[in-house]
Amino acid sequence: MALSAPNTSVPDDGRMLLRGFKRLLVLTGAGISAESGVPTFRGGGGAAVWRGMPFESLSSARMVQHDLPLVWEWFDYRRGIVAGCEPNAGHRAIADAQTSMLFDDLTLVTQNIDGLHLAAGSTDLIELHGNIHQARCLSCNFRQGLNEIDPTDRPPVCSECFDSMRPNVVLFGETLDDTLILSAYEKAAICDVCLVVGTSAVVYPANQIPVIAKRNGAVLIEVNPEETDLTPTCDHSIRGTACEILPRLFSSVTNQQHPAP
Ligand code: BJW
Ligand code: ZN
Repeated sequence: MALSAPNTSVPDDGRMLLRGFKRLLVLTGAGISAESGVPTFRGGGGAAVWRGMPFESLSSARMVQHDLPLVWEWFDYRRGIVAGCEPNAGHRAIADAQTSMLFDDLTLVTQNIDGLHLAAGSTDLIELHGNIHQARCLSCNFRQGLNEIDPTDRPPVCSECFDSMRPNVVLFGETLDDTLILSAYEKAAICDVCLVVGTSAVVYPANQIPVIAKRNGAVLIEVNPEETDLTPTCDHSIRGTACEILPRLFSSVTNQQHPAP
C-alpha cells in the first residue's frame, strides 16, 4: 500500500487514519465493485463501450426517449454481469463498521447501482444513482423489483397506470432525487472525516460531496489505485485497491474501540 499525501506527518501506510473520528461519510464509486467483477466506467485510459456505443450515450435521458428497448437491453446485459458478482472485502469492511457501530454516525453514499453494498449488509445507505434491480414507471413513478417482472416483458408495463417502465437509475441529463442528494450534502457538511473510495469524481453532483465535506472542515481521504481529479484536494490519498485498503483502515478503528485483552 502506498500513501501519497500533502501532509507528511501521517503514518506511511494509512493504517491509523480513521482513528479518533466520530462522524464518517463514505462515498463510493464503481471502483469499489471492480474486485467483485463489475466493470468500471472510466480508467485504464478508456471508457465503457457496448456494441460500439459509448456508455455516456447509452446511459442518457436522450436514449430513454429515443430507444427505450435498447436501454433495457443495455441494463439487462449489465444486470446479468452483476448477478454473477458478490460483495467483496471492501463492501464488507464498510458494512461491518456500520453494524458494529464503530462511529457515532457512518453514512454510506454510493454512486453505484449494483446493489452490492446492500448485499454486504450496509444499513445507512444512500443510492444516489438508483438501483439496477428495479424498474420505474415513466408516468407515475411506480417502482417495482425486476424479480417480480417477466424478463421477456420489455419494456415492462406499469401495473398502476399501464405506461411503460424504465430502469430505476439516474442517467446523464437527469436530475437526482432531491431528498437523496440533499441528505448526502447535509451529512457531508457535518462529517469530520470523508472517505472517498473508487470514484473518478468527475460526475456532478456526486463529486460535490467531498468538496462540501472538505469546505466544512472534514479530513478528506481517498482510496484509489489511480490519481483522480480529487487527489489535489485530499488530505490523504492512499494508492491501493478497496479490498487491500478498507479492511486495514477499519480494523485500526476496531482495535481502538475494542483493544485486545
Ligand atoms: C478502483 C479500483 C479498485 C478501479 N479499488 N478503486 C459539464 C460540466 C459539469 C457537469 C456536466 C457537464 N456536462 C454535463 C454535466 C452533468 C453530468 C456530468 O457530471 N457529466 C460529467 C461526466 C461531465 N451529470 C449529470 O447529468 C447528472 N445530473 C445532473 O447534473 O442534473 C442536472 C443537469 C440536468 C441536465 C443537464 C445538466 C445538468 C446525472 C449523472 C448521473 C450519472 N449516471 C451514471 C450512469 C448510471 C447508470 C449506469 O450505470 O449506466 O452513473 S454515469 C456513471 O458515472 C455512473 C457512475 O455512478 C458515475 C460515476 O462513475 P464512478 O463511480 O466515478 O466510476 P468511474 O469508472 O468513473 O471511476 C472508477 C474509479 O475507480 C477510477 O478512478 C479507478 O481508478 C478506480 N478503481 N479499480 C478502488 N479495485
Ligand atoms: Zn405508472
